[in-house]
Amino acid sequence: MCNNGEKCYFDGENRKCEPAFCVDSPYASNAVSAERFGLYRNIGAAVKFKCEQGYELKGRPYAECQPTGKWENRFLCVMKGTCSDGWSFVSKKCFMIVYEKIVWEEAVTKCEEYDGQLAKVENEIEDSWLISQLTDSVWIGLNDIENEGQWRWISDNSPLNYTNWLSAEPNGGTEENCANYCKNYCGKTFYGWNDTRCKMLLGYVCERHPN
Ligand SMILES: [Ca+2]
Ligand SMILES: [Ca+2]
Repeated sequence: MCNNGEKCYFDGENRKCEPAFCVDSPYASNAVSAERFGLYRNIGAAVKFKCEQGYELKGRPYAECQPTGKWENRFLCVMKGTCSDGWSFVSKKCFMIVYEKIVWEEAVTKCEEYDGQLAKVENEIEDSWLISQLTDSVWIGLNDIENEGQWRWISDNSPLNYTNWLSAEPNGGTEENCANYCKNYCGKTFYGWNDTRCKMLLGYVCERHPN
């Protein structure tokens, strides 16, 4: 006799068993079946899944019944709104502050290498969170390199909406075309934005989409 899920065949004179279908039901964490007509369990069958609310599907949304008679998932459901290690989730974005001192343009490149962009600070939540974390000056994605006085964010080329310039800033004219969070060397006791020479060596803050 073969076990449940197995089929019987003859190898010469010997009777043997091999898996014919998957006995168990496929299972995946934080996922539910997306099949409307029940399960196919035969070897090679694929069962479609979707992730529970608040989770995002990575991969192909299937569990496949293997020749071994076991299900194998082709996907993972990961929690939405989470950031990779080293990044912090704030206001629907992930931020990472880096205190390696580099010029503004290099900071743009570095953030891209991290699969992100030099940060666009677009509301008070992001702004005050960054200020609460800062221990030194950092570049942000704001610049008026192309047209003097027309400040834009490098990430999406959008003009300024929310701002947090320190008083009397920006003041550098064509000499200062890149923006940073500044405190001590701007003669302040709190952080705000300052325009400065793009060739200054400063830390930087990157942003990227949550996972
Ligand atoms: Ca300028
Ligand atoms: Ca300035």
